[in-house]
Amino acid sequence: MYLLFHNDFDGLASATLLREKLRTWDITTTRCVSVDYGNNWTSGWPDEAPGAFAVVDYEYHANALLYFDHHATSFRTESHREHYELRCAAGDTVLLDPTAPSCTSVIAQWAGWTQRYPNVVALANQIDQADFTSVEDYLFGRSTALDLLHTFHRTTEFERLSIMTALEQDNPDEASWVVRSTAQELLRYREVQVRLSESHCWMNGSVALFDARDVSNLRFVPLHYYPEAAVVCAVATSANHFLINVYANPWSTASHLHIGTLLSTYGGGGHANAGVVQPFKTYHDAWSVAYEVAAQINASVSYGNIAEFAFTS
Ligand SMILES: [Mn+2]
Repeated sequence: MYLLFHNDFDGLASATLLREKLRTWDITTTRCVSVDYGNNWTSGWPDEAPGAFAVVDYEYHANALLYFDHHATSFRTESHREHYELRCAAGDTVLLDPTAPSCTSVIAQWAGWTQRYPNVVALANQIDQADFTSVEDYLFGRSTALDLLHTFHRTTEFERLSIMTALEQDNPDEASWVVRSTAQELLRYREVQVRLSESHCWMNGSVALFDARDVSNLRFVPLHYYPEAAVVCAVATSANHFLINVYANPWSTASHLHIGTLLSTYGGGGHANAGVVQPFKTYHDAWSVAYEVAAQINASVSYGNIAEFAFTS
């Protein structure tokens, strides 16, 4: 069985728990492969998995034997939703809970393992919900959660396997030891990048725009300069294309459109408070969509309605 997981910490932790559950069923996980928004996998067999596969923390796939997620934009088409509902009714192991703070928590609950993995579930919830005290804490603080979060995209395959082994033991501290020296280096790197980013951020209404073409696209950096922003919209480069990251300011009480739903109209996806659109061929294409997104968010932003501001899902 192949395990396809969304390429972030929650995805990796989800894969860890599911792999462990499958082991108790004597099902061997051949490989865990990360996937991210923008890949083309709505029909047929995904390139990432030539055999039977499960999907965690990512969009629904009709061929997935097992499926777990907590995103609000998991169905790219209505027929996928109908397919999912039919499989639910048939008692298949397909489980989407958009109210869950992490996919890891969905799997732990399904497996009856909330007692067995309290630390991993708490950590995945904290990281996926960006539950940190301030932008300064997020950018310059050090903790198990922050070290794992900041180093995730720099980890080697070997380090990820080591992290999974530590998570299997419900030991996040040991998982963070794997990335400790990288976390120290990246803190220095981040300090420099935050300074360089100042001239690449500006306000557009209530949205902080971030041109991350020539600087590192570090999350929440624009909020260091514009803490009053309700939402950040960043244009960045990936391997050979451009992408847009949109995310809410977690330290703001402003309410706004559901970001994942808004971005799904441009072929992207995500949660109420964070999402991605990719790939764009040109920088110009990415910015023209980014300005449209910013305009729609600006039209929807309202302050003072704190009770309605839902930070989860
Ligand atoms: Mn997640």
